[in-house]
Amino acid sequence: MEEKLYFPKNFLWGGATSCPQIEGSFNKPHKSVFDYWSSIEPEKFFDGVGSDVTSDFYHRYKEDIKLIKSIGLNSFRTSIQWSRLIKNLETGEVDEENVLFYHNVIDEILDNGLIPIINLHHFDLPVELYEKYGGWESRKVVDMFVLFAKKCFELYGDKVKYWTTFNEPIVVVEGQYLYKMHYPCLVDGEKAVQVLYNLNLASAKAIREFRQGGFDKYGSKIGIILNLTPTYPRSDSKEDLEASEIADEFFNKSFLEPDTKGHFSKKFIEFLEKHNVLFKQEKEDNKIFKENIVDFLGINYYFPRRIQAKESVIEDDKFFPDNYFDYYDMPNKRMNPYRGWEIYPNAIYDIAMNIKENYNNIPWYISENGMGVENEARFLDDSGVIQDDYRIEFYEEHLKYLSDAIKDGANCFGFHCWTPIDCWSWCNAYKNRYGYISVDLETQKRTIKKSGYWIKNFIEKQNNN
Ligand code: BGP
Repeated sequence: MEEKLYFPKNFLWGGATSCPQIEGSFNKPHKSVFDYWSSIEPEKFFDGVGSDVTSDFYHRYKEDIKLIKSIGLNSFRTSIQWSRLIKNLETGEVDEENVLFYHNVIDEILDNGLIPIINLHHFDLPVELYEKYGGWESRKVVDMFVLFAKKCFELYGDKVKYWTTFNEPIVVVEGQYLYKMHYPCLVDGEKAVQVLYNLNLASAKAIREFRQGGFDKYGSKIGIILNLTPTYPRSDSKEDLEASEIADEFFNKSFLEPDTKGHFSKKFIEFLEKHNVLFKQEKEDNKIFKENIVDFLGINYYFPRRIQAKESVIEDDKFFPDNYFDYYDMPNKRMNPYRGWEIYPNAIYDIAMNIKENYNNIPWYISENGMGVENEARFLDDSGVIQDDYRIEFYEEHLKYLSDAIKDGANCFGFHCWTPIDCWSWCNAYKNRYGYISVDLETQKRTIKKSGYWIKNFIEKQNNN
């Protein structure tokens, strides 16, 4: 007999995407860092495919939103691009045509009976703010972001009930300042720490703007989306535990603590002080953090982080987080070979219990989870449908652990896949496909995969439970 799963009434069954990954760069007043980078160094992107067309959502949003509805989802996260909405980044003057574009998108979402979740930053800093001010290194850029956020609240505040300030802000730190995944591909641990701080500040200030401006009067809520990659030590030796704790502080708690408790953890501050890289802050900042914690969390989960004590000797005396731990290559782990990520569904339960036990059981939802697979055309059947059974199995396993967590008291209000419709992905471009719905890049034709029919059926079953 099939096992009964537990998902509350009004659970958000949905999917997430981001505008820089679907819209194409048509009609934008500014380039984002990815628009710029893929235009100057296309060879850094899989098959040389940049962000100029992507899935052409800019022209096809009506069709796409209807398709998302047709596979039974009840909610949809996308984002608003700073580099599209704002014409004058200094003054916050908007681009009227693009104001209308986002009105049309949000209206279409609502008209289809879907709940929109709108995110304000998904790795898409306008590149000129990097060239002119050093991007997130600068507090001026923090305030410019707040200006952009305020415009979004003013324009769309009566329509959007769930806002999020950032998607995976730690990935901006990693991508731009540590591991060369995002333009300008710097390797600078000290700057990384300041950027980490400034991103936290930008989120808290945007939340302050939201509340002081009274945008919560519509009953709307504001949160942030974090990739809370759970950290598992190789063993319970003192050395492994310490290394694992440092990784957890740097990659998870550095946002989770200020976002939910209004201050950085003592351990994190001591760690930065010890290595002489404590961020610069201003007097009023602590008050801003304290008064502007999030209403809810979005949690992206793909894979666990396995850590062991540092084995090699550190030769460089410059600060770099990886100087204090090594990654542990656990034997026999289950892998998604296309993306190179471990598959470990149990972690969803661990994340949920961590939030329940250590973060006051704040409301949260899974804002991304999914499996990217290369060359899915080989799974096409005679009727032209991709038989993505691996994806169905992946979701079934993750949802089982989520259901167990909810049974055990997790305050989880939704599950969003990454992503309803195949989309462009940063340097991997269209290499790995994640969608319930495929996109043929030659023709832009959309076709529902087997997993799209499966999720519809799955949600119906849960609703009738
Ligand atoms: C998350 C990002 C998404 C998306 C996803 C899948 O980290 O928020 O934007 O890209 O990962 O990862 P990837 O596209 O790198 O395979």
